[in-house]
Amino acid sequence: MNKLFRTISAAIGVLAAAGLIGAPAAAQTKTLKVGIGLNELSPQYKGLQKFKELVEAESKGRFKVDLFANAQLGDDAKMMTSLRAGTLEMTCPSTAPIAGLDRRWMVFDLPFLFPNEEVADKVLDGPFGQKYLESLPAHGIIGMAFWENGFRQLTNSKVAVKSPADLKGLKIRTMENPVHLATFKTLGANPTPMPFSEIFSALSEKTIDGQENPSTTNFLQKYYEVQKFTTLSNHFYSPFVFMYSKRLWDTLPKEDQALILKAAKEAGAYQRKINRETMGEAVAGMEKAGMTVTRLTPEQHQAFVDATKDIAGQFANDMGADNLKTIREEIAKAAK
Ligand code: KDG
Repeated sequence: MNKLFRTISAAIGVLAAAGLIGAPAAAQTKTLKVGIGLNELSPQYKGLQKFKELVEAESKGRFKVDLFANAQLGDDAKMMTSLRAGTLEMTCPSTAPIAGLDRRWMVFDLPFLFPNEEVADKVLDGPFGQKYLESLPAHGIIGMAFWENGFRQLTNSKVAVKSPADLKGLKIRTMENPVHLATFKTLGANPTPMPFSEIFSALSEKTIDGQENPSTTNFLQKYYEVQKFTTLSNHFYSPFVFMYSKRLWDTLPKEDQALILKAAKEAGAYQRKINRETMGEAVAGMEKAGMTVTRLTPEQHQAFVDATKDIAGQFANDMGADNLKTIREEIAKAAK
């Protein structure tokens, strides 16, 4: 009898270890994974911690959210491919790499598009931005909410950039986006597209002279260790899109989709707030670390605007001329 009992117990152990039996399905905890490129100190990661807190609390432990920073799960493009394949639940890239899926998204990467964050929020959270989020399921992605990467600033190891002429010949890493490449080419630089995770080593090995990211990223990635100069150019405004794999989203009950979406939006408002609060500290931190910070005069800033005014026209067909016209109208309305 003992032998039979031991055999049955062993069999149960094996089945339980394989997850084939055990707690009733309803009580099992489901793990949701999120990957980003920035590090654990970033406002983006802190926004994800808020998201994790909300989802785990609202689901009463039915969901567990695991966060992966520093491009542990790949760079933006790779993680978007994982979402489309249904092997990763969530990521939160800049809009720039989305142009690889749908060139209409390049509209958000135009130089000097948004005058400030308040206007950006209104347009992105309004009908125009929502229309773009609704275009993503066709690519296997659920666009849950816009978060904020922020206004992008230039860093380099060669010169205090005060005018487009100062950029001549500088090898500048850009995101993998045709508008970013064309903008820096027009400014006289030598743009080099590269995944985010390769920037620091490329700067350190001097295979590139500079790069451009929001000041919080530039500080938290410690670019001041390998860059001497930063210019507060605000040349692009980068939104993030917090997104979910459609393949995996479609397996969720409607009430869980609503729970996750609500948390994504709530955490997004928090992330935008802390992102803006940290920009000033980041600039001060880079200055304290010995970087030369160039604050452009209105005339110097206007020279960059004038030098890049034709970029939009070059990409109007790709983005859709009507989309370009509409976003400009929405910006004018929001700026009133
Ligand atoms: O976590 C976001 C990063 O992966 C990336 O989007 C940051 O702006 C960025 C860049 O320059 O690649």
